[in-house]
Amino acid sequence: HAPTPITAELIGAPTDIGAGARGASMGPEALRVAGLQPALESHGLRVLDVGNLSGPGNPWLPPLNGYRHLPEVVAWNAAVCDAVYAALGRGHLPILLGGDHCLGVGSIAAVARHCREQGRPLRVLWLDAHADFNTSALTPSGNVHGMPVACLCGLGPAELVGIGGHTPALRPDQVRQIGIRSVDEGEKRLVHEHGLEVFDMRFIDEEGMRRTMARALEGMPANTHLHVSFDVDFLDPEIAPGVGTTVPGGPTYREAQLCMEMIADSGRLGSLDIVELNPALDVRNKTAELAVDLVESLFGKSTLMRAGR
Ligand code: 6HN
Ligand code: MN
Ligand code: MN
Ligand code: MN
Repeated sequence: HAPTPITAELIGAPTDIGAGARGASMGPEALRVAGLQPALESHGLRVLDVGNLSGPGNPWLPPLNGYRHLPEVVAWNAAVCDAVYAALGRGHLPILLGGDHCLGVGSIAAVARHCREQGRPLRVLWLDAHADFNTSALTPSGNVHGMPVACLCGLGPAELVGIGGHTPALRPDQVRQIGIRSVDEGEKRLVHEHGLEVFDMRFIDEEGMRRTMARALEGMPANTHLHVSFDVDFLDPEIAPGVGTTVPGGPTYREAQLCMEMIADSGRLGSLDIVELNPALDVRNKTAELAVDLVESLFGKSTLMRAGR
């Protein structure tokens, strides 16, 4: 019989509330202009663009008690959490169009809640130049986009940490970080303390992307829900200048393609964030086009059937 087509649900969250530079709020529209919907459709997916969520504007204030814009960050994440949870309830595959990476809290808290209710194991791949494991005491900036992994693991303000209804949303052993090359001093200690599995650029240099991804994807039972949180600054800034926090020495075009293709081959992809794209810093939308190209590879042939069928 014919495979059940996946319905991807595009959810725009036009905000830069957790970032250190303005502009990621234009990310959702840049991804649409770069042709995300037709690109996914060309790979056999049904695509439902539900438009943009709304939330508070960016007041651009200094940190208060170690956080910038915490109430606004919570409001955006609550909206994201509700939208992602609803999409999963409809049997759709949510694709969050950020927006900055603070939104990973709401998105992944929703996924974790869904998986808990369905009794499915969850694994999170965090593709990023940064570990995003800061706390209010450790952060050099106060920007909440540097804190989402810590928040998801229960380290952070109660109103953010509990946003999906269960604290913590994640255990560190559910997370694999890939492409990491910029971690703050205190953050580094915390990453070790909590035993996060980090495949940093040194690891990718030594072992290659193939072995890195084989390791990051190993040990997933058939009904595992795989969530990919794709921070566009994961990519080398030579190919992806349109982000607010560039770090040199990231994956090349071919390495990034292989990373995405191996995720597709796992057949487990269940939800996705595309975050930190900043059109104000881009060159003729080329970073958005690259992100679309890579996301297409994430939806290779093997994911045209629902995992487990
Ligand atoms: N991102 N570690 C730095 C900070 O301010 O906490 C940078 C964080 C970047 C976060 O790119 O999602
Ligand atoms: Mn990030
Ligand atoms: Mn980053
Ligand atoms: Mn393609």
